Amino acid sequence: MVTKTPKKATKTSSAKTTSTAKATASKATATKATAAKATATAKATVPADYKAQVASFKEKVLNHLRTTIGTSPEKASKLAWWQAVVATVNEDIFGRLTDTQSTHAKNDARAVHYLSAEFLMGRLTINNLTNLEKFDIARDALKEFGLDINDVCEEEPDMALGNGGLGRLAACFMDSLATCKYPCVGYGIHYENGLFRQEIRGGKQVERPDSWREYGSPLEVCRPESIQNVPLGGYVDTQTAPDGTVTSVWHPSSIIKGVPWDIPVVGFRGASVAILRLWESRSTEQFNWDVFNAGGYVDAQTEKSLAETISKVLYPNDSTEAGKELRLTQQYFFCACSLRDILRRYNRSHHHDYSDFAKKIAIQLNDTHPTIAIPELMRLLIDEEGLSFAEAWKITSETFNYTNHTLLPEALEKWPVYIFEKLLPRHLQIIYEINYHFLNEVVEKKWPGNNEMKSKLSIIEEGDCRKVRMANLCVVTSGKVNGVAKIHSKLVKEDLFPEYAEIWPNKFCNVTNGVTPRRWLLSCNRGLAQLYNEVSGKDWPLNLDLCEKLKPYAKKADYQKRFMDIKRANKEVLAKTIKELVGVEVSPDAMFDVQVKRLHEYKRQHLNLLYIMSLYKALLENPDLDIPAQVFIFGAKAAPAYTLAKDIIFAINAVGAAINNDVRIKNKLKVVFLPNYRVSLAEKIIPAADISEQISTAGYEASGTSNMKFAINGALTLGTMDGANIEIVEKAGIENNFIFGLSVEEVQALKPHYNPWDYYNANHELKSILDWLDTDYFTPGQPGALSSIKRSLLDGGDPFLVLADFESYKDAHHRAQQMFKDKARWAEAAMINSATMGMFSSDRSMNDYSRDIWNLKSMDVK
Ligand code: 26Q
Repeated sequence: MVTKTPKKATKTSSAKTTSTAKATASKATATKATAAKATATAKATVPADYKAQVASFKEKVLNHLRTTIGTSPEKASKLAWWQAVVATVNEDIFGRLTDTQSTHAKNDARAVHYLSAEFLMGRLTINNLTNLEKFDIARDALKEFGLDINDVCEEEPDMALGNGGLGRLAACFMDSLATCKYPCVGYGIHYENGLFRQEIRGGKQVERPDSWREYGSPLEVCRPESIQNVPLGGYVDTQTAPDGTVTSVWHPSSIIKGVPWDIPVVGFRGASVAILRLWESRSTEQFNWDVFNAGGYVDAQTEKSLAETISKVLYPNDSTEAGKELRLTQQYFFCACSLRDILRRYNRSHHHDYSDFAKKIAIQLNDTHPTIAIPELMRLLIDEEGLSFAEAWKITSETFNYTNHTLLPEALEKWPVYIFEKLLPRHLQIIYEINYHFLNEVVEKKWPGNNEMKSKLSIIEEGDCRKVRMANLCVVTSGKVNGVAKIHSKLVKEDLFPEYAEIWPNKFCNVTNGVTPRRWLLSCNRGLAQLYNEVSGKDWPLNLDLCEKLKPYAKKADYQKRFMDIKRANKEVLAKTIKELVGVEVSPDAMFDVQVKRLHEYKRQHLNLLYIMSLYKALLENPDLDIPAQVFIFGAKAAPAYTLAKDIIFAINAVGAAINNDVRIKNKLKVVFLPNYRVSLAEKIIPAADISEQISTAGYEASGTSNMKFAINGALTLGTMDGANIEIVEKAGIENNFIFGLSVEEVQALKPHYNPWDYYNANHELKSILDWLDTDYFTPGQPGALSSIKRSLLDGGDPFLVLADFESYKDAHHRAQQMFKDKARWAEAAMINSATMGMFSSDRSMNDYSRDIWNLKSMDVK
């Protein structure tokens, strides 16, 4: 069933983020015969029962308000209204969920199990309404109560159970799996506290806890019937029988309870409903009497309180933190719960006959974070199900696949062996055994007698502190290992794991990342979505390639105006948000230049800052400089212990304050840092961007995914040839974007003998900007407050080649400014970018995984 958008509803939209867009857009439409025809068609397809649907939705909300929430329309808070809306939408979702699950069970469907320590879901209500094509109905129903749907849904806290790209990717994948009807379960951790809430005080980041479900969330259901018990700690008793067979019995010191919470994820048009199952840890009163009697009472008590801590908080780093015991416990906890859940479901129809296990179950490891699932499956099959090591290994190695998301050496997880001995002694034995077979059968056969090769490829790193190399365990076990963009996958194969690729050349593959067009276009940019409805038909959210139909119009003045009017309206909305959040007045006519992502040296927010300083300096020297007015917008969280990253945030705020208050430069330049960047803020920022800053040092950003969201929404990429930027400009044309900087090969060639001082000494402007950081110009009375940035770029050796790319970056900005002055040319480039992003739909990613890695078929739900 398809719900068509009624003309009236569109025109009278009270949606905060789109009303102006639509008003402006419909003005443009009226003047154009073709577009007017399209609108007429849209009007003609309004279902006759639309009014009845609004009335029915209204009645349901009212009913839930009274009988589910226990309040009345007179007394209800916004929160209560939101809860009533969720209860109403849940009626639809849970019915479809039951249908999906019984269809899969009846057909004993092969399914993928996506294991991820992070799922950055953001808000779900508007997304669910959008996917059920009930947004307009809900909006009009709430309007009749005098409520604005966007206001009401602002009550929903973001579900921020992830750090950044990797977590958000998992969320987009869930949306696509449901939409493409692939049987699946997402497994993760039910963190009590998601990623910290960022406040900015005196220009500095302050971290505050994020309690997203303090009073419970109506978007999840607890499933006590599927609770799992997970063992931890203790010791292994190894016995050799007279016939020589060795048995190992693990005597764990404590048992932790895993409580599952299910979050249904509804696909577009309700195609199917995927389940995200997140595990919460609780303590049990159970601890092992062996350990207790042997004097381990205190240990058992410590582990009891640990149980309550496991799912308390998400680690706020997006690169590995050295060997924290709690982090490994988190990883093991959710993997062990998930595997038990998978085995329980499998055995309902297979009764402990494991011969079909790998035929029915695919498991995807989202980075190395869930690697411990590998020895855990081995252990369950050997110790609890009685299979031999060889049998268990065959099944395990046919079940797992691994996605790599980073080449940064410090981000490749390695766990000290002593931590394993303490927490997971039996798993360590199994890892040793896997390693033994790998080194003596595989490596020895390929490179006989080559001990150097053995130590290089070993799962165990030798040294003062022996370590388990999780990525090596993943590669040895997995059927497929994939990177997340073409260039990244090439580097994974050729630079990170070249010897493994010699052994198993076909193991390595690429699946370029994608983003869900439902959230990142249909729902966050209703103005542009309406334009696509008219030129591409209403199926573009299911087939983003249909957006190509806009391309022939990219040179047409009327369509350019329509497109840029939509952008302008989105910029007005963002300008208002900026004013509310940080009190800075910005003009929607200025060029909005945006860099939003985690703060990292390799992402080079400081390169952007140095450029802004150079622009400011040029404007001070000549306030009438012929450049368009520009607003530089930042959003970024820094890992709490990452000092330089925090210094960069402080510097952006300090430089921004000086610039924003300097009347001499006549409002030509503004710099805003929006606090607490998160999914719901991204949904407001991205549709309003003119320029998308994607400026990582080439070779360091595995893919990037905001680059795709920006381009879909008509921003031009100002970026390096890194990650998915390469594939984006391949589609949208290098002439429609601003590419700069060293290539991967050039970075690799320069790095060994790079000396940042050469650039400092040779480039007068660069020198003066860096020296400016040492003064108290931006931090009155506090000279040196910004010096750490300069120091890292000179004494620190500038590890990410900021100074080397500075001139080229400046030139890219210059080209962008020139193009921005030519409104028609800019509109054309923006439209081509948006229209050519079809391949960056996460539906395409899921189809690639299903075909090349999971061998998975989609299944219609009855
Ligand atoms: C590991 C151990 C201990 C504590 C934290 C972590 C940890 C947590 C999160 C390590 C890494 C992450 C997240 C990494 C991440 O987001 N990577 C990004 O993944 C995106 C999706 O593939 C890519 O687009 C980005 O290029 C990549 O940086």
